Amino acid sequence: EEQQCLLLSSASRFSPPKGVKLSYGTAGFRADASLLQSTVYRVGILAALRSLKTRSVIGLMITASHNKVSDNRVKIADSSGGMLSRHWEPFADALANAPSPQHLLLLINEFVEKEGILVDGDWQVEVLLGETRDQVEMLCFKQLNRHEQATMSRYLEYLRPQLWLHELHFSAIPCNGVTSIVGAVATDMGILTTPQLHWMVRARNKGMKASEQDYFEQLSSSFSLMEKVLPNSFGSKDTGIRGEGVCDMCKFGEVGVLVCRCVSLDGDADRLVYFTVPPESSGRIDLVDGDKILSLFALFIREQLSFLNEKEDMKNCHQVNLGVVQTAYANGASTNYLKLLRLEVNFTPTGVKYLHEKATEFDIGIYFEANGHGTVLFSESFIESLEARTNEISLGSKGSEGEKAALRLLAVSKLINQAVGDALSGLLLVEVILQHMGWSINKWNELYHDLPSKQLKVKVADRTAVVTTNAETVVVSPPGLQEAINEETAKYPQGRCFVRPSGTEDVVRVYAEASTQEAAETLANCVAKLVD
Ligand code: 16G
Ligand code: ZN
Repeated sequence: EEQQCLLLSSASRFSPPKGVKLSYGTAGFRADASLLQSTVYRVGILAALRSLKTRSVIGLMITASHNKVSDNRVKIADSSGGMLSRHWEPFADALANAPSPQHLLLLINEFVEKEGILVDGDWQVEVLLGETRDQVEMLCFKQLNRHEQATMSRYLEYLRPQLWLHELHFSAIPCNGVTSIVGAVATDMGILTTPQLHWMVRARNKGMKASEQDYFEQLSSSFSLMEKVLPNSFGSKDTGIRGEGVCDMCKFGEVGVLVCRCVSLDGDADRLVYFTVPPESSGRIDLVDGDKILSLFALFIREQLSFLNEKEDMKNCHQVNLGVVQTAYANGASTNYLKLLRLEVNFTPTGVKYLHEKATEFDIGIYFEANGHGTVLFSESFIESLEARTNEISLGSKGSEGEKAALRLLAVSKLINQAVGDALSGLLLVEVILQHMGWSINKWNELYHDLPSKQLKVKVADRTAVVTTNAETVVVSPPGLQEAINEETAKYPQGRCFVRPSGTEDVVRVYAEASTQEAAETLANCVAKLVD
Protein backbone atom coordinates (compact mmCIF):
# COMPACT_ATOMS: atom_id res chain seq x y z
CA GLU A 1 0.00 0.00 0.00
CA GLU A 2 2.68 2.46 1.06
CA GLN A 3 4.75 1.38 -1.93
CA GLN A 4 1.93 1.97 -4.42
CA CYS A 5 1.21 5.47 -3.12
CA LEU A 6 4.87 6.42 -3.11
CA LEU A 7 5.34 5.26 -6.69
CA LEU A 8 2.21 6.90 -8.04
CA SER A 9 2.99 10.24 -6.48
CA SER A 10 6.64 10.35 -7.50
CA ALA A 11 5.98 9.00 -11.01
CA SER A 12 3.40 11.71 -11.65
CA ARG A 13 6.19 14.29 -11.50
CA PHE A 14 7.97 12.87 -14.57
CA SER A 15 5.72 12.34 -17.57
CA PRO A 16 7.18 10.63 -20.60
CA PRO A 17 7.53 12.63 -23.84
CA LYS A 18 4.63 12.15 -26.23
CA GLY A 19 5.09 10.40 -29.55
CA VAL A 20 8.60 9.12 -28.80
CA LYS A 21 9.40 5.42 -28.63
CA LEU A 22 12.33 4.82 -26.31
CA SER A 23 14.53 1.76 -26.52
CA TYR A 24 17.32 0.50 -24.26
CA GLY A 25 19.27 -0.15 -27.45
CA THR A 26 22.83 -1.39 -27.65
CA ALA A 27 23.95 0.26 -24.45
CA GLY A 28 21.25 2.21 -22.68
CA PHE A 29 18.66 4.83 -23.54
CA ARG A 30 20.04 7.55 -25.70
CA ALA A 31 18.22 10.74 -26.62
CA ASP A 32 18.29 14.48 -26.32
CA ALA A 33 18.33 15.53 -22.66
CA SER A 34 14.97 17.27 -23.06
CA LEU A 35 13.35 13.88 -23.76
CA LEU A 36 15.12 11.84 -21.12
CA GLN A 37 13.82 13.13 -17.78
CA SER A 38 11.11 10.54 -17.24
CA THR A 39 13.40 7.84 -18.61
CA VAL A 40 16.15 8.69 -16.16
CA TYR A 41 13.59 8.53 -13.35
CA ARG A 42 12.33 5.15 -14.54
CA VAL A 43 15.81 3.73 -14.96
CA GLY A 44 16.22 4.63 -11.27
CA ILE A 45 13.28 2.35 -10.52
CA LEU A 46 14.73 -0.33 -12.79
CA ALA A 47 18.07 -0.19 -10.98
CA ALA A 48 16.38 -0.50 -7.58
CA LEU A 49 14.38 -3.53 -8.78
CA ARG A 50 17.51 -5.08 -10.24
CA SER A 51 19.23 -4.61 -6.88
CA LEU A 52 16.30 -6.35 -5.18
CA LYS A 53 16.38 -9.21 -7.66
CA THR A 54 20.13 -9.82 -7.63
CA ARG A 55 20.64 -8.92 -3.97
CA SER A 56 23.59 -6.80 -4.98
CA VAL A 57 24.56 -3.22 -5.56
CA ILE A 58 23.64 -1.87 -9.01
CA GLY A 59 25.00 1.17 -10.89
CA LEU A 60 23.22 3.88 -12.85
CA MET A 61 25.24 6.06 -15.16
CA ILE A 62 24.33 9.18 -17.08
CA THR A 63 26.72 10.17 -19.81
CA ALA A 64 27.12 12.75 -22.50
CA SER A 65 28.11 11.53 -25.92
CA HIS A 66 30.75 12.62 -28.36
CA ASN A 67 27.97 14.28 -30.33
CA LYS A 68 26.12 17.30 -28.98
CA VAL A 69 26.46 17.88 -25.24
CA SER A 70 22.69 17.46 -24.91
CA ASP A 71 22.85 14.02 -26.55
CA ASN A 72 22.74 11.93 -23.41
CA ARG A 73 22.58 8.34 -22.39
CA VAL A 74 21.42 6.58 -19.28
CA LYS A 75 22.44 3.01 -18.55
CA ILE A 76 22.76 0.37 -15.89
CA ALA A 77 25.84 -1.36 -14.51
CA ASP A 78 24.69 -4.83 -13.51
CA SER A 79 25.69 -6.76 -10.38
CA SER A 80 28.80 -8.19 -12.09
CA GLY A 81 29.86 -4.67 -13.06
CA GLY A 82 29.01 -5.48 -16.70
CA MET A 83 26.10 -4.44 -18.89
CA LEU A 84 22.47 -4.93 -17.87
CA SER A 85 21.36 -8.54 -18.32
CA ARG A 86 19.81 -8.77 -21.78
CA HIS A 87 16.90 -10.63 -20.27
CA TRP A 88 15.81 -7.37 -18.60
CA GLU A 89 16.05 -5.12 -21.64
CA PRO A 90 12.44 -5.64 -22.79
CA PHE A 91 11.29 -4.67 -19.29
CA ALA A 92 13.48 -1.57 -19.46
CA ASP A 93 11.80 -0.63 -22.76
CA ALA A 94 8.34 -1.21 -21.34
CA LEU A 95 9.07 0.90 -18.26
CA ALA A 96 10.42 3.80 -20.31
CA ASN A 97 7.39 3.80 -22.61
CA ALA A 98 4.63 3.34 -20.02
CA PRO A 99 2.20 6.20 -20.78
CA SER A 100 1.04 6.95 -17.23
CA PRO A 101 1.95 6.34 -13.56
CA GLN A 102 -0.89 3.76 -13.36
CA HIS A 103 0.53 1.84 -16.32
CA LEU A 104 3.95 2.04 -14.77
CA LEU A 105 2.72 0.60 -11.49
CA LEU A 106 0.90 -2.20 -13.25
CA LEU A 107 3.99 -3.12 -15.24
CA ILE A 108 6.14 -3.16 -12.14
CA ASN A 109 3.71 -5.35 -10.20
CA GLU A 110 3.48 -7.82 -13.06
CA PHE A 111 7.22 -7.96 -13.51
CA VAL A 112 7.95 -8.34 -9.80
CA GLU A 113 5.63 -11.33 -9.79
CA LYS A 114 6.95 -12.86 -12.98
CA GLU A 115 10.59 -12.54 -11.91
CA GLY A 116 9.87 -13.73 -8.40
CA ILE A 117 11.42 -10.59 -6.91
CA LEU A 118 11.18 -10.72 -3.14
CA VAL A 119 10.00 -7.47 -1.62
CA ASP A 120 10.44 -8.68 1.94
CA GLY A 121 12.63 -5.85 3.17
CA ASP A 122 15.43 -8.32 3.81
CA TRP A 123 17.77 -6.73 1.37
CA GLN A 124 18.97 -3.16 1.57
CA VAL A 125 18.60 -1.93 -1.99
CA GLU A 126 21.51 0.27 -3.01
CA VAL A 127 22.16 1.97 -6.32
CA LEU A 128 25.40 3.82 -7.10
CA LEU A 129 24.88 6.89 -9.25
CA GLY A 130 27.52 8.30 -11.55
CA GLU A 131 27.54 11.05 -14.08
CA THR A 132 29.87 12.22 -16.81
CA ARG A 133 29.53 15.49 -18.59
CA ASP A 134 32.41 15.92 -20.87
CA GLN A 135 33.43 16.54 -24.38
CA VAL A 136 35.96 14.58 -26.28
CA GLU A 137 39.33 15.78 -25.17
CA MET A 138 42.63 14.89 -26.65
CA LEU A 139 45.59 14.00 -24.57
CA CYS A 140 49.00 14.08 -25.95
CA PHE A 141 52.00 12.42 -24.44
CA LYS A 142 55.37 13.46 -25.61
CA GLN A 143 57.40 10.56 -26.83
CA LEU A 144 59.09 9.89 -23.55
CA ASN A 145 62.58 8.59 -23.30
CA ARG A 146 63.51 5.99 -20.74
CA HIS A 147 64.82 8.57 -18.30
CA GLU A 148 61.84 10.80 -18.16
CA GLN A 149 59.24 8.07 -18.13
CA ALA A 150 56.10 9.14 -16.45
CA THR A 151 55.06 7.04 -13.54
CA MET A 152 51.50 6.03 -13.11
CA SER A 153 50.59 8.61 -10.54
CA ARG A 154 51.76 11.37 -12.81
CA TYR A 155 49.53 10.11 -15.60
CA LEU A 156 46.60 9.95 -13.32
CA GLU A 157 47.04 13.38 -11.84
CA TYR A 158 47.04 14.58 -15.35
CA LEU A 159 44.04 12.64 -16.53
CA ARG A 160 41.63 13.41 -13.74
CA PRO A 161 40.83 17.01 -14.71
CA GLN A 162 39.85 15.84 -18.17
CA LEU A 163 36.28 15.30 -17.12
CA TRP A 164 34.56 18.56 -17.65
CA LEU A 165 31.32 19.37 -16.02
CA HIS A 166 28.56 20.62 -18.25
CA GLU A 167 24.99 21.54 -17.44
CA LEU A 168 23.35 19.02 -15.18
CA HIS A 169 19.82 18.43 -16.29
CA PHE A 170 19.25 15.36 -14.27
CA SER A 171 21.19 15.57 -11.06
CA ALA A 172 18.41 14.61 -8.64
CA ILE A 173 16.17 12.60 -10.95
CA PRO A 174 17.74 9.14 -10.79
CA CYS A 175 17.72 9.42 -7.02
CA ASN A 176 13.96 10.12 -7.16
CA GLY A 177 13.51 6.95 -9.19
CA VAL A 178 15.54 4.77 -6.86
CA THR A 179 13.89 6.02 -3.69
CA SER A 180 10.42 5.51 -5.12
CA ILE A 181 11.03 1.89 -4.09
CA VAL A 182 10.44 1.84 -0.35
CA GLY A 183 13.66 1.63 1.64
CA ALA A 184 15.99 1.89 -1.37
CA VAL A 185 19.10 4.02 -1.08
CA ALA A 186 20.86 5.93 -3.85
CA THR A 187 24.52 6.73 -3.29
CA ASP A 188 25.82 9.58 -5.40
CA MET A 189 29.36 8.76 -6.49
CA GLY A 190 29.73 12.08 -8.28
CA ILE A 191 31.43 12.80 -11.58
CA LEU A 192 33.01 9.63 -12.89
CA THR A 193 33.96 7.92 -16.09
CA THR A 194 31.55 5.15 -17.09
CA PRO A 195 34.15 2.41 -16.47
CA GLN A 196 34.88 3.76 -12.99
CA LEU A 197 31.26 3.27 -12.02
CA HIS A 198 31.25 -0.25 -13.48
CA TRP A 199 34.45 -0.98 -11.57
CA MET A 200 32.93 0.30 -8.33
CA VAL A 201 29.82 -1.85 -8.69
CA ARG A 202 31.93 -4.93 -9.32
CA ALA A 203 34.24 -4.12 -6.42
CA ARG A 204 31.35 -3.50 -4.00
CA ASN A 205 29.73 -6.80 -4.92
CA LYS A 206 32.99 -8.63 -4.37
CA GLY A 207 33.27 -7.07 -0.93
CA MET A 208 36.24 -4.96 -1.94
CA LYS A 209 36.85 -1.29 -1.28
CA ALA A 210 35.17 0.67 -4.01
CA SER A 211 35.75 4.41 -3.84
CA GLU A 212 37.26 6.45 -6.65
CA GLN A 213 40.42 6.62 -4.57
CA ASP A 214 40.47 2.81 -4.43
CA TYR A 215 40.09 2.66 -8.20
CA PHE A 216 43.11 4.90 -8.71
CA GLU A 217 45.07 3.02 -6.09
CA GLN A 218 44.46 -0.27 -7.83
CA LEU A 219 45.50 1.14 -11.19
CA SER A 220 48.48 2.78 -9.63
CA SER A 221 49.70 -0.25 -7.71
CA SER A 222 49.24 -2.68 -10.57
CA PHE A 223 50.99 -0.28 -12.91
CA SER A 224 53.98 -0.05 -10.57
CA LEU A 225 53.93 -3.82 -10.23
CA MET A 226 54.12 -4.12 -14.03
CA GLU A 227 57.11 -1.80 -13.97
CA LYS A 228 58.86 -4.05 -11.49
CA VAL A 229 58.20 -7.33 -13.23
CA LEU A 230 59.00 -6.33 -16.78
CA PRO A 231 62.63 -6.71 -17.69
CA ASN A 232 62.87 -3.60 -19.88
CA SER A 233 60.82 -1.38 -17.73
CA PHE A 234 61.03 2.17 -16.59
CA GLY A 235 63.90 3.59 -14.59
CA SER A 236 61.05 4.16 -12.13
CA LYS A 237 62.84 6.75 -10.12
CA ASP A 238 60.59 9.43 -8.84
CA THR A 239 61.99 12.72 -9.97
CA GLY A 240 59.16 14.58 -8.37
CA ILE A 241 58.01 15.93 -11.71
CA ARG A 242 54.29 16.59 -11.78
CA GLY A 243 51.97 15.81 -14.63
CA GLU A 244 52.30 19.11 -16.37
CA GLY A 245 56.04 18.68 -16.68
CA VAL A 246 55.69 15.38 -18.45
CA CYS A 247 52.72 15.69 -20.72
CA ASP A 248 51.29 18.31 -22.95
CA MET A 249 47.63 18.52 -23.36
CA CYS A 250 46.37 19.88 -26.58
CA LYS A 251 43.17 20.23 -28.44
CA PHE A 252 42.84 18.40 -31.70
CA GLY A 253 43.67 21.40 -33.85
CA GLU A 254 46.96 21.97 -32.08
CA VAL A 255 48.25 18.46 -32.31
CA GLY A 256 50.10 19.01 -35.57
CA VAL A 257 52.85 21.02 -33.96
CA LEU A 258 54.05 18.13 -31.82
CA VAL A 259 55.81 14.96 -32.74
CA CYS A 260 54.13 12.63 -30.38
CA ARG A 261 51.89 9.73 -29.71
CA CYS A 262 48.43 10.81 -28.84
CA VAL A 263 45.53 9.07 -27.28
CA SER A 264 41.92 10.02 -27.72
CA LEU A 265 39.28 9.09 -25.15
CA ASP A 266 35.59 9.30 -25.94
CA GLY A 267 33.11 11.30 -23.89
CA ASP A 268 32.67 8.84 -21.03
CA ALA A 269 36.16 7.33 -21.27
CA ASP A 270 35.15 3.79 -22.18
CA ARG A 271 36.90 3.95 -25.56
CA LEU A 272 40.43 4.78 -26.57
CA VAL A 273 42.34 5.00 -29.80
CA TYR A 274 45.85 6.24 -30.38
CA PHE A 275 47.02 8.35 -33.25
CA THR A 276 50.13 10.03 -34.47
CA VAL A 277 50.68 13.02 -36.68
CA PRO A 278 53.43 12.27 -39.16
CA PRO A 279 55.75 15.22 -39.81
CA GLU A 280 54.73 17.19 -42.91
CA SER A 281 51.51 15.27 -43.03
CA SER A 282 49.39 18.29 -43.95
CA GLY A 283 46.55 17.30 -41.70
CA ARG A 284 46.75 13.54 -42.11
CA ILE A 285 46.83 11.49 -38.95
CA ASP A 286 47.74 7.83 -38.60
CA LEU A 287 45.06 6.16 -36.54
CA VAL A 288 46.05 3.29 -34.26
CA ASP A 289 42.64 1.85 -33.52
CA GLY A 290 41.05 -0.76 -31.27
CA ASP A 291 42.18 -3.56 -33.59
CA LYS A 292 45.81 -2.54 -33.11
CA ILE A 293 45.36 -2.23 -29.36
CA LEU A 294 43.92 -5.74 -29.38
CA SER A 295 46.85 -6.97 -31.46
CA LEU A 296 49.38 -5.39 -29.10
CA PHE A 297 47.71 -6.93 -26.05
CA ALA A 298 47.43 -10.31 -27.76
CA LEU A 299 51.08 -10.29 -28.72
CA PHE A 300 52.18 -9.43 -25.19
CA ILE A 301 49.92 -11.93 -23.48
CA ARG A 302 50.86 -14.68 -25.90
CA GLU A 303 54.52 -14.00 -25.10
CA GLN A 304 53.83 -14.30 -21.36
CA LEU A 305 51.87 -17.50 -21.89
CA SER A 306 54.76 -18.99 -23.81
CA PHE A 307 57.02 -18.35 -20.76
CA LEU A 308 54.35 -19.79 -18.52
CA ASN A 309 54.10 -22.92 -20.59
CA GLU A 310 57.83 -23.44 -20.73
CA LYS A 311 59.61 -26.36 -19.13
CA GLU A 312 58.62 -28.60 -16.37
CA ASP A 313 56.77 -25.97 -14.29
CA MET A 314 53.88 -26.73 -16.55
CA LYS A 315 53.53 -30.39 -15.69
CA ASN A 316 50.36 -29.93 -13.75
CA CYS A 317 48.82 -27.06 -15.61
CA HIS A 318 46.42 -27.38 -18.48
CA GLN A 319 47.06 -25.50 -21.67
CA VAL A 320 45.80 -21.97 -21.10
CA ASN A 321 43.10 -21.04 -23.53
CA LEU A 322 43.43 -17.57 -24.94
CA GLY A 323 40.69 -16.23 -27.19
CA VAL A 324 40.26 -12.96 -29.02
CA VAL A 325 36.91 -11.43 -29.94
CA GLN A 326 36.23 -8.95 -32.72
CA THR A 327 33.27 -7.67 -34.71
CA ALA A 328 32.79 -7.50 -38.46
CA TYR A 329 34.17 -3.94 -38.30
CA ALA A 330 37.61 -5.27 -37.41
CA ASN A 331 39.92 -4.53 -40.29
CA GLY A 332 40.55 -7.71 -42.26
CA ALA A 333 44.29 -7.15 -41.94
CA SER A 334 44.01 -7.32 -38.13
CA THR A 335 42.14 -10.61 -38.29
CA ASN A 336 44.78 -12.04 -40.61
CA TYR A 337 47.50 -10.88 -38.27
CA LEU A 338 45.85 -12.48 -35.23
CA LYS A 339 45.39 -15.71 -37.13
CA LEU A 340 49.06 -15.65 -38.10
CA LEU A 341 49.79 -15.54 -34.38
CA ARG A 342 47.76 -18.76 -34.27
CA LEU A 343 45.12 -17.21 -32.06
CA GLU A 344 41.52 -18.25 -31.98
CA VAL A 345 39.55 -15.31 -33.43
CA ASN A 346 35.84 -15.12 -32.63
CA PHE A 347 33.23 -12.76 -34.00
CA THR A 348 30.11 -11.37 -32.35
CA PRO A 349 27.57 -8.70 -33.28
CA THR A 350 28.46 -5.07 -32.56
CA GLY A 351 28.06 -3.89 -28.95
CA VAL A 352 30.18 -4.44 -25.87
CA LYS A 353 27.67 -6.77 -24.25
CA TYR A 354 28.15 -9.37 -26.99
CA LEU A 355 31.93 -9.21 -27.14
CA HIS A 356 32.26 -9.22 -23.37
CA GLU A 357 30.04 -12.26 -22.97
CA LYS A 358 32.05 -14.20 -25.56
CA ALA A 359 35.36 -13.20 -23.94
CA THR A 360 34.28 -14.71 -20.61
CA GLU A 361 34.45 -18.16 -22.22
CA PHE A 362 38.27 -18.20 -22.11
CA ASP A 363 40.98 -18.33 -19.45
CA ILE A 364 42.04 -15.05 -21.01
CA GLY A 365 39.64 -13.35 -23.41
CA ILE A 366 40.72 -10.19 -25.21
CA TYR A 367 38.02 -8.23 -26.95
CA PHE A 368 38.05 -4.97 -28.86
CA GLU A 369 35.85 -3.15 -31.28
CA ALA A 370 37.73 -1.18 -33.92
CA ASN A 371 36.24 1.97 -32.34
CA GLY A 372 38.21 1.40 -29.13
CA HIS A 373 35.77 -0.35 -26.76
CA GLY A 374 37.48 -3.32 -25.20
CA THR A 375 39.38 -4.98 -22.40
CA VAL A 376 41.10 -8.19 -21.34
CA LEU A 377 39.17 -10.63 -19.15
CA PHE A 378 40.73 -13.24 -16.87
CA SER A 379 38.68 -16.17 -15.58
CA GLU A 380 38.53 -16.68 -11.82
CA SER A 381 40.02 -20.13 -12.09
CA PHE A 382 42.93 -18.90 -14.18
CA ILE A 383 43.63 -16.11 -11.68
CA GLU A 384 43.67 -18.70 -8.92
CA SER A 385 46.18 -20.80 -10.81
CA LEU A 386 48.36 -17.73 -11.37
CA GLU A 387 48.17 -16.88 -7.69
CA ALA A 388 49.14 -20.40 -6.72
CA ARG A 389 52.06 -20.12 -9.07
CA THR A 390 53.32 -16.84 -7.67
CA ASN A 391 52.76 -17.11 -3.97
CA GLU A 392 56.06 -18.88 -3.45
CA ILE A 393 58.15 -16.15 -4.93
CA SER A 394 58.54 -12.64 -3.69
CA LEU A 395 59.28 -9.68 -5.88
CA GLY A 396 62.90 -9.45 -4.84
CA SER A 397 63.78 -13.07 -5.49
CA LYS A 398 64.87 -14.47 -8.80
CA GLY A 399 61.86 -16.47 -9.90
CA SER A 400 61.85 -18.61 -13.00
CA GLU A 401 60.66 -17.06 -16.26
CA GLY A 402 57.41 -18.90 -15.79
CA GLU A 403 56.88 -17.44 -12.34
CA LYS A 404 57.69 -13.96 -13.56
CA ALA A 405 55.27 -14.35 -16.43
CA ALA A 406 52.59 -15.38 -13.92
CA LEU A 407 53.32 -12.23 -11.91
CA ARG A 408 53.02 -10.10 -15.02
CA LEU A 409 49.74 -11.65 -16.01
CA LEU A 410 48.39 -11.12 -12.52
CA ALA A 411 49.43 -7.49 -12.69
CA VAL A 412 47.66 -7.16 -16.06
CA SER A 413 44.50 -8.65 -14.58
CA LYS A 414 44.52 -5.97 -11.87
CA LEU A 415 45.47 -3.12 -14.15
CA ILE A 416 42.95 -3.69 -16.92
CA ASN A 417 39.34 -3.15 -15.88
CA GLN A 418 37.58 -6.51 -15.47
CA ALA A 419 34.09 -5.03 -15.45
CA VAL A 420 34.08 -3.23 -18.79
CA GLY A 421 36.35 -1.55 -21.35
CA ASP A 422 38.12 1.38 -19.71
CA ALA A 423 40.19 3.94 -21.60
CA LEU A 424 42.30 4.89 -18.56
CA SER A 425 43.33 1.36 -17.68
CA GLY A 426 43.67 0.50 -21.38
CA LEU A 427 46.08 3.32 -22.06
CA LEU A 428 48.20 2.39 -19.07
CA LEU A 429 48.51 -1.16 -20.34
CA VAL A 430 49.42 0.11 -23.81
CA GLU A 431 52.06 2.40 -22.33
CA VAL A 432 53.65 -0.29 -20.21
CA ILE A 433 53.74 -2.78 -23.09
CA LEU A 434 55.23 -0.26 -25.53
CA GLN A 435 57.83 0.54 -22.92
CA HIS A 436 58.58 -3.14 -22.42
CA MET A 437 58.91 -3.76 -26.14
CA GLY A 438 60.90 -0.57 -26.61
CA TRP A 439 58.50 0.40 -29.37
CA SER A 440 57.47 3.78 -30.71
CA ILE A 441 53.91 4.30 -31.87
CA ASN A 442 55.18 3.92 -35.44
CA LYS A 443 56.74 0.56 -34.73
CA TRP A 444 53.45 -0.54 -33.16
CA ASN A 445 51.47 0.80 -36.09
CA GLU A 446 53.62 -1.30 -38.43
CA LEU A 447 52.41 -4.60 -36.92
CA TYR A 448 50.26 -4.85 -40.01
CA HIS A 449 48.82 -2.45 -42.58
CA ASP A 450 45.09 -1.80 -42.55
CA LEU A 451 43.20 -2.60 -45.69
CA PRO A 452 41.53 0.52 -47.11
CA SER A 453 37.94 0.74 -45.87
CA LYS A 454 34.88 2.92 -46.09
CA GLN A 455 31.81 3.30 -43.87
CA LEU A 456 28.53 4.87 -44.95
CA LYS A 457 25.13 5.24 -43.41
CA VAL A 458 21.86 5.09 -45.29
CA LYS A 459 18.73 6.72 -43.91
CA VAL A 460 15.87 4.27 -44.29
CA ALA A 461 12.19 4.31 -43.43
CA ASP A 462 12.52 1.25 -41.20
CA ARG A 463 15.91 -0.06 -40.21
CA THR A 464 14.40 -3.18 -38.63
CA ALA A 465 13.60 -4.36 -42.16
CA VAL A 466 17.26 -5.38 -42.41
CA VAL A 467 17.90 -8.54 -40.41
CA THR A 468 21.35 -10.11 -40.18
CA THR A 469 22.98 -13.28 -38.92
CA ASN A 470 26.54 -14.68 -38.46
CA ALA A 471 27.77 -11.78 -36.37
CA GLU A 472 26.09 -9.31 -38.73
CA THR A 473 28.02 -10.48 -41.79
CA VAL A 474 25.05 -11.98 -43.64
CA VAL A 475 21.68 -10.39 -44.43
CA VAL A 476 18.74 -12.77 -44.12
CA SER A 477 16.05 -10.23 -44.83
CA PRO A 478 15.00 -8.60 -47.14
CA PRO A 479 15.41 -11.60 -49.41
CA GLY A 480 17.89 -11.26 -52.25
CA LEU A 481 19.89 -8.44 -50.67
CA GLN A 482 22.78 -10.66 -49.55
CA GLU A 483 23.08 -12.23 -52.99
CA ALA A 484 23.26 -8.77 -54.54
CA ILE A 485 25.94 -7.73 -52.02
CA ASN A 486 27.94 -10.88 -52.79
CA GLU A 487 27.77 -10.23 -56.47
CA GLU A 488 29.01 -6.66 -56.07
CA THR A 489 31.75 -7.60 -53.58
CA ALA A 490 33.13 -10.31 -55.87
CA LYS A 491 34.18 -7.60 -58.34
CA TYR A 492 36.86 -6.22 -56.02
CA PRO A 493 40.20 -7.78 -55.08
CA GLN A 494 40.23 -8.38 -51.30
CA GLY A 495 36.67 -7.08 -51.25
CA ARG A 496 34.58 -7.52 -48.11
CA CYS A 497 31.32 -5.78 -47.37
CA PHE A 498 28.43 -6.02 -44.94
CA VAL A 499 25.36 -4.01 -43.95
CA ARG A 500 23.62 -3.89 -40.58
CA PRO A 501 20.91 -1.85 -38.90
CA SER A 502 22.39 0.59 -36.37
CA GLY A 503 21.57 -0.13 -32.74
CA THR A 504 21.70 3.54 -31.83
CA GLU A 505 20.42 5.57 -34.79
CA ASP A 506 17.72 5.29 -37.41
CA VAL A 507 20.06 4.21 -40.18
CA VAL A 508 21.48 1.16 -41.90
CA ARG A 509 25.28 1.10 -41.90
CA VAL A 510 27.46 -0.09 -44.75
CA TYR A 511 31.07 -1.20 -44.32
CA ALA A 512 33.36 -2.04 -47.23
CA GLU A 513 36.97 -3.06 -47.51
CA ALA A 514 39.07 -3.56 -50.63
CA SER A 515 42.65 -3.41 -51.86
CA THR A 516 42.51 0.31 -52.68
CA GLN A 517 40.71 3.24 -51.08
CA GLU A 518 38.95 4.00 -54.32
CA ALA A 519 37.68 0.45 -54.65
CA ALA A 520 36.48 0.37 -51.02
CA GLU A 521 34.55 3.59 -51.62
CA THR A 522 33.00 2.41 -54.87
CA LEU A 523 31.97 -0.85 -53.24
CA ALA A 524 30.42 0.97 -50.26
CA ASN A 525 28.52 3.34 -52.55
CA CYS A 526 27.17 0.56 -54.75
CA VAL A 527 26.01 -1.47 -51.78
CA ALA A 528 24.45 1.62 -50.19
CA LYS A 529 22.31 1.93 -53.33
CA LEU A 530 21.19 -1.68 -52.93
CA VAL A 531 20.00 -0.91 -49.40
CA ASP A 532 18.21 2.29 -50.27
C1 16G B 1 27.20 1.53 -28.78
C2 16G B 1 28.05 0.44 -28.19
C3 16G B 1 29.27 0.19 -29.04
C4 16G B 1 28.92 -0.01 -30.48
C5 16G B 1 28.04 1.10 -30.99
C6 16G B 1 27.52 0.76 -32.37
C7 16G B 1 28.52 -0.09 -25.88
C8 16G B 1 29.04 0.42 -24.57
N1 16G B 1 28.49 0.80 -26.85
O1 16G B 1 27.86 2.75 -28.68
O2 16G B 1 29.91 -0.95 -28.53
O3 16G B 1 30.08 -0.08 -31.27
O4 16G B 1 26.93 1.25 -30.12
O5 16G B 1 26.61 1.74 -32.77
O6 16G B 1 28.13 -1.22 -26.03
P1 16G B 1 25.67 1.49 -34.00
O7 16G B 1 24.83 0.27 -33.70
O8 16G B 1 24.89 2.74 -34.15
O9 16G B 1 26.56 1.24 -35.19
ZN1 ZN C 1 31.70 5.78 -24.61
